[in-house]
Amino acid sequence: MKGKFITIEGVEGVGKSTNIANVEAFLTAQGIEFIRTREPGGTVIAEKIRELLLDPEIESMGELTELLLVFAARAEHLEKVIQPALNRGVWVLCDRFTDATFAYQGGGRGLSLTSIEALQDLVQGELRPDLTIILDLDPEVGLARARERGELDRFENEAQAFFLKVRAAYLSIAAANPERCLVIDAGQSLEEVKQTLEANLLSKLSYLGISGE
Ligand code: Z5A
Repeated sequence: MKGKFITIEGVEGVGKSTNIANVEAFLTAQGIEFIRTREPGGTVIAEKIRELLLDPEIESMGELTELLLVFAARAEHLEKVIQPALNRGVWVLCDRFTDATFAYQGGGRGLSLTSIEALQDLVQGELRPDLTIILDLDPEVGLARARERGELDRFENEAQAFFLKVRAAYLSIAAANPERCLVIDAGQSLEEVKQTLEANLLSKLSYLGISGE
């Protein structure tokens, strides 16, 4: 049987890195074999593309260039890491995936959703995540958290209006895909977010009819 594909999304500083560890602990407790990976990244070439995409020294990158780089990294990641794991029956837990493209390049940059859908079909075929956890947070709070953490990357230097559009795009994706998406209020304390996530994960996975057994 094929593995399941879980993605985690949200604006900057929303707590993805922190909460992905909670999801890992949950999957381990369920006895599910999984790998953890991230986008952009996950392979040697895709990590090099990530460096380019996040480099704060690059002041101007064409929006189409950015979109194509994101999908180039994704093509490599799918071929070398994601598809082989799923085919072996191993679950994949991925920090961001194509919803981030719809949110950042579509919502944030205003690129055509039809073009993104066409690239999605070209690069992924029919593969879509089985479950997507969207951590939702006021971008002002998220950016303050990211700033406290240190130097900002190329995206984190965007104006707040950009992140408001990104957040709105994520919420539209969740509204359009209520079965696949689990929206968690990330404005709560870390412990509350963890508890809400755990409580909802189990019921969401059984509702979707997916489990490690
Ligand atoms: N991107 C794109 O444009 N298109 C695409 O298709 C894809 C990506 C796939 C890299 O992503 C960038 O790529 C991303 C979009 C773009 N934009 N940026 N930047 P990334 O996921 O690597 O980068 P990120 O969003 O900045 O993630 P991050 O740096 O790993 O942040 P995070 O995981 O969301 O947050 P965190 O490190 O877990 O938490 C940040 C701090 O807040 C930390 O000190 C925590 O202890 C604290 N924190 C977290 N949760 C809480 C709560 N609940 N209360 C208090 N404090 C908290």
